[in-house]
Amino acid sequence: MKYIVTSALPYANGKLHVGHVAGAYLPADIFVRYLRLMGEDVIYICGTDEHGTPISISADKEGVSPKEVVQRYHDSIKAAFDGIGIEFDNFSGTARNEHHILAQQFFTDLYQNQHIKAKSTLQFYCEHDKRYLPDRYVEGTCPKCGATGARGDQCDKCGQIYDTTTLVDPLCKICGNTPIIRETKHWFIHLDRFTDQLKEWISHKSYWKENVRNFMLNLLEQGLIERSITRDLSWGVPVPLPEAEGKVLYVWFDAPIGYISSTVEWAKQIGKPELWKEYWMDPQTQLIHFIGKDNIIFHALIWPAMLMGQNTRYVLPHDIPANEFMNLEGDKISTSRNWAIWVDEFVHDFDGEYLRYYLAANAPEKQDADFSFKDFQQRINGELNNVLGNLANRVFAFAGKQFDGEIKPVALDEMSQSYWSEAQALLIDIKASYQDYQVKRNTRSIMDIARLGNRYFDERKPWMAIKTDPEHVKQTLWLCAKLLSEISVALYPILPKHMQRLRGMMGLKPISRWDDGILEQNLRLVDVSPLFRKIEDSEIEVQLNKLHAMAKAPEAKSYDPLKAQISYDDFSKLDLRLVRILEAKAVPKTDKLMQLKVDLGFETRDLVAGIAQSYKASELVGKTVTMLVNLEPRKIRGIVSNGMILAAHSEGRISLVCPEGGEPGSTVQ
Ligand code: B3M
Ligand code: ZN
Repeated sequence: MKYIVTSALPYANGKLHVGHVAGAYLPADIFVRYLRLMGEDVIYICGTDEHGTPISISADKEGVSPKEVVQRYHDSIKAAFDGIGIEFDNFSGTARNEHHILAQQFFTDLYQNQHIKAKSTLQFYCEHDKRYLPDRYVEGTCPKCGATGARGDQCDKCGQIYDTTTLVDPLCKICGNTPIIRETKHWFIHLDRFTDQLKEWISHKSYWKENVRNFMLNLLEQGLIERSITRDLSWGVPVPLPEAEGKVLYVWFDAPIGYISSTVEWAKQIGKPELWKEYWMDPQTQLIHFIGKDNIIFHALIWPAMLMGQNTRYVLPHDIPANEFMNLEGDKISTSRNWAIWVDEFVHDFDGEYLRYYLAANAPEKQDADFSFKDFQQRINGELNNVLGNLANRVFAFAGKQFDGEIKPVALDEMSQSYWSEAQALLIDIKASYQDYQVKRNTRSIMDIARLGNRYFDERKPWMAIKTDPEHVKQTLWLCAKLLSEISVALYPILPKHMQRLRGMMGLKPISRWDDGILEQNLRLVDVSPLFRKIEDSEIEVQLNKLHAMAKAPEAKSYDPLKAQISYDDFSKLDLRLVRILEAKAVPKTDKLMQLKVDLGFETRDLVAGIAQSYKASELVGKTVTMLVNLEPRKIRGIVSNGMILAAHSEGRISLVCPEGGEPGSTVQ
């Protein structure tokens, strides 16, 4: 059987963070490595998602071309994957020509089969920027759940997608103005035409994860509608119709096609340009999409419908293991707030496989998980070092000292046999769990085998037995070696590099099959050294400080610093009064100053105030305001100003302090 395993195509619009890795990449890489150990024929396909409004918004902001943004992040994301051993067979990008051609073919097939129809629709349009505002070019309040900061096409909070014009309180992302609604023509895929086919298809997916299956059944229950698949933008795949000048395919229409175009590119690169067809066009192929939960609707509904509407018979997704989210130190990861752990920085400070282990042990499989640095340290020190590293260490050290690094196969006594069968049961479970994407469960079971090894070693007390019963000790070492060999294979999908090193120390050939775990031959240990290193408290402190220092406070607003304290006496020197404005006129040749005549009840005064940008003369007359009346007179533009009226200053706007009641001349204290 053939497998195509894919991970969601990351947007080429930002660096890779641990949340991405935990959701769609590490689980897939582990699954692929497991399948390869089982001798399966599998290709692992990915690439960057290079269209969509976030990319053109970034490019506009930076004043560079979208191509430049895409290239930069493609390279950065690829390097981050390399740093943590995520190994794709091909990592392509959707801005490439081959992809454009295939995406247009997808559109054309659907169009000719009448699954796509044009319709004139309403769209937000910014009169200031003179352009339509598709998707993320507008932000507002979600019409479904009421969350703010919702995008034009989808709410990050509730995950719902909706018709752009239903967004509440929309604002243009470019200039901040409120857009108007204008008519434009767009093309829609009529999903309702696929309802029966989709229902039939999903009825065979009882093995899907519950979150994905229920989500889909719910949508099908609600009834499918048409969805717009074109946008008024210049960056993207041009719509292949003469009347669609200036329009491109919606990013979510072209992105999943990237799974195929990346496979086409792969086949070409390995010199077998037709080979991709043997995967994508064989109905027996298992196509498996690893994604985060926010991408379910596109992979489980729209994408299969797109595939069903093609003239080419492509295989449909076999499974869509969607993971939940990874939070960070108790808070949602946010790239805009810089509340994230960036993979490139992390692997600079720690071994990339430590991240793999932690994200596997703490995988957000059934519910959201939390990345905490203390917990990370605890897992690496308490499990990798103290359990597995310790087992390898003590066994190797003892064999080195007593038997010159040699461990030989010997028959096992009853006690050793019973430990061995306990380990066997765990191994069977581990195999089944890999098949079932249960990586978290597997890290636990593998550590359980290592714990069992330590318990056995303690119980056998080889350091004492060596004096009286060397045969007993040989058995102890032999069983421990067998356990370590099994562990090396079982943990290989999660920690490939370290497990190959462990094999190397045992003098075994590198792992390539699951059965390589079965140990039968003599061992001669070579270059033994500690498998893992401990993480110090100080290292964790550095990370936490960095995280908090780099995070941006939400909506930081700046306030004037407080002035030095004054005495009650100082305050009582101020003579504050209510005054009524009798006359007001702008001071000629200035744009800020206003000349006022005010009534203090017992006398009138003239003064100059810097309020002309916030008030018109006509608005001021008749207003009662607050004034400091015993301030020394000052000449401003030739006019003697006899006092100062009080006003609040905030972000360039001036607001006079007006009492709710009170007569001119009343004191203010
Ligand atoms: N780029 C969204 C994401 O990175 C999107 C996935 C596309 S998969 C075809 O979450
Ligand atoms: Zn605008």
